[in-house]
Amino acid sequence: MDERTALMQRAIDAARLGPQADPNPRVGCVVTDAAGRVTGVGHHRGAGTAHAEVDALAQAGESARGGTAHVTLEPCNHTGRTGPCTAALLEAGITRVVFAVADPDPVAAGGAATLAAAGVAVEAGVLREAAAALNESWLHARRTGRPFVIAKSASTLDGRTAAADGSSRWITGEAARADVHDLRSRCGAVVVGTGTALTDDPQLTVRTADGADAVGQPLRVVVGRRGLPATARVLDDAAETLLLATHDPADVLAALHARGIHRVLLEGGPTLTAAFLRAHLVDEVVAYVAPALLGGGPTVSADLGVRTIADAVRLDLVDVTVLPPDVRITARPSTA
Ligand code: AOF
Ligand code: ZN
Repeated sequence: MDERTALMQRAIDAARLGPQADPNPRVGCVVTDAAGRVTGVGHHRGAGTAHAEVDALAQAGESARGGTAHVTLEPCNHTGRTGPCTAALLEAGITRVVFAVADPDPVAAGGAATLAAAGVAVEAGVLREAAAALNESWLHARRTGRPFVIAKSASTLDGRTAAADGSSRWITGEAARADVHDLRSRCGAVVVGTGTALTDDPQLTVRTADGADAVGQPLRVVVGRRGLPATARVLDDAAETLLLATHDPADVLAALHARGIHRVLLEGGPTLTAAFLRAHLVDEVVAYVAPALLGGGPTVSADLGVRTIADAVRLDLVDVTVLPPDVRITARPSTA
């Protein structure tokens, strides 16, 4: 591995410490002095806090003069919640900038050109794919104008999500349930239909294994026109809740996109899941499957309008993980 790649890898590792559910991307930065020694490693901790470059430059201090910055995202060129990183890099005396991914945000873009015009040596594209993977959903939202949508289910081997009497707690075991909380913590919003909110009365918060609430809860969203009783757990004060009286998945995503949310977890029920699938607004399926059978009855998704096997919604397998005694299957709609 050459030196630029090794330093960019360190910047990527730093970026990973940032929050994935934040409206802002995860960004890391490594500053080296004129002799090539690492004197600052920084990352962005979320909207409103210092950008990665500023965080790394603060550590590096005077040693940044004549030095290099390796950044996972093109340094911003705008005054948003904080000042432009291009100005911070120039002021610190950085003479070379290596970055991985161009900033697709038209407001923040233009950093590379500004730095080059000021005489900084600029190089783009080092470890571009690995750095893009850090912010898959944020980049997806910038590109498509809507959040990345993950449809989560917990079912038996025959796809059943509840027994005939409506009971559904607990189909999957401890490990799968802990994994769901981890998945929630990486999403900006958790969405359910009113039917699920009424029947299951879920709280939809992130709880760590020891039961303590995590910092930074995802927004809870209930979709549909049926009213909820004031005692519904989803309305408690453990997190913010948004009620959307619509049945249109595109409207739901537009409302969440407007709030800066780029990663959404759909947690059922079958009507909501089917509506998103039929609208082709599901980007990933995460299915927790318990080795149990219930037979008959409703399943993960309501009618998809599929009448013959040739019309089945085909998915490409991404990952299979055993969470004893259950299995987690991750798949994405085939683009082929
Ligand atoms: C960088 N370094 O660490 C980050 C960048 O309004 P703000 O100040 O929070 O800026 C958010 C925008 O800045 C965000 O949409 C993205 O384009 C860029 N993020 N840029 O140079 C960073 N987090
Ligand atoms: Zn910046």
